[in-house]
Amino acid sequence: MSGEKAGETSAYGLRFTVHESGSESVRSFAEDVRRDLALTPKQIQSKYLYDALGSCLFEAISRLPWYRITRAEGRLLSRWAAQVVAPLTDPLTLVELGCGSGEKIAMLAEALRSRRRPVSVHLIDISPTALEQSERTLGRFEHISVVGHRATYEEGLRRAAAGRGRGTMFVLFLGSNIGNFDPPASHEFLSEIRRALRPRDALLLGADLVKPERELQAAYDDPLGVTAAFNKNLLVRINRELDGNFDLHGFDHRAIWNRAESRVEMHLVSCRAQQVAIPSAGCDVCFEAGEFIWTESSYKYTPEQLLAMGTAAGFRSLEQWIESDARFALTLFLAA
Ligand code: AVI
Repeated sequence: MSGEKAGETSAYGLRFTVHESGSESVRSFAEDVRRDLALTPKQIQSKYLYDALGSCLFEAISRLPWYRITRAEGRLLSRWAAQVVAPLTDPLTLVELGCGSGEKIAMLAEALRSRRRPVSVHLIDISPTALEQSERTLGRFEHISVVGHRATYEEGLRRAAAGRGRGTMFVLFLGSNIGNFDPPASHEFLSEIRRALRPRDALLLGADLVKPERELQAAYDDPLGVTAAFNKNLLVRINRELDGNFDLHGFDHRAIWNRAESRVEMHLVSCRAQQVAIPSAGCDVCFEAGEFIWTESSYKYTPEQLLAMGTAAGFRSLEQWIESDARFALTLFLAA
C-alpha cells in the first residue's frame, strides 16, 4: 500500500509532500521478529531501531562527544560542499537515503544557492520524525522543492528515479548508513543505486573508517547510556506494538568490536534464563543466561575498500575526502 499524505505549502512557498509506504507495517514487523528470534544467534533487524523514540535517541547519539561520525561528516561537507557539487550539471535532483535531520543536505543546498537554479530534493526515510525534522531544516531554502518518501531505501529510490526529470540525479548515502549492511547486501544495494542512475549521475558515499578499538567501544557503548537506551528501545517497541512482555531490566546493552569482520556488533544480552511472550508475533521465546539478540552491525572500512566497493558496483571514483582526526571518508562516485 502506498499513498500520498496531504501536500503542504511551507511558509516559504515550497511544496513538501510526504508519500507514505505501508511496507513497514506492524504485520511485517511481527513476521520479521518471529522469524529472526528463531535464528541462532537470535536477531532483530536494525531498521526497527528507528521508531519515533529511536529516531530521537539516534539524534541524541549523534551529539554525544564519543560518537564522532556525524560531526566529522559535517566538517567534510561544510569544507568541501562546493567541490562536491562542482562536477554536477543542472538541473539537479538530489536524493538522500536516510535523511536524518536534513542538516547534511542543507549544506549542499547552501553550496548550490549561488547557481540560482531550482533543485528538486527527494528525502527517503522510514521515520516520519526524520522527514518532519528535515522539512523544517530545508524550509529556509527558496531554491529547492522537497518531496519526502516515508519508505525503505529501495522503494524510495525507485520512486525518486521514476519521478526524475532530465538533468543529473545525485544520490547521497551518508552517515555511514552503508555500514549497517553486511558486505553482500552493501554490494547489492550499491549496485541497485547504480541501476537507478544514468551515466554522469553521481553518488556521494559517507562511511566510517577503521579506528582504534577503544574509540569504537566508547562510540557504541557511551558512558551516558544513550546508545544502551537506543538499543533497548527495540524491546520497548516490541512490547508496545506486538504486546510483548520483555523485562527491560532483564537485558543489557553490549557493543563489541569484531576485528575479523571489521564491524561493531550491538547485542542485547539476557541477564538470566527467561521466557518472553510476544503474542502478536505468535511466539514465546526462551533465553538462556548470557544469550543475546544481535541487533545491529556497523562495518568500518579502509579508504581503499570504499573505492573498490564503488567500482565493483559500476561507479568510477572521482574524489575522496578524509577527516583524519575522527577517521571518516566522503567518496564521490560517478555512474560509469
Ligand atoms: C545509523 N547508523 C549508521 C548508526 C551506526 O553508527 O551504525 C547507528 C548507530 N548505532 C549505534 N550508534 C549509532
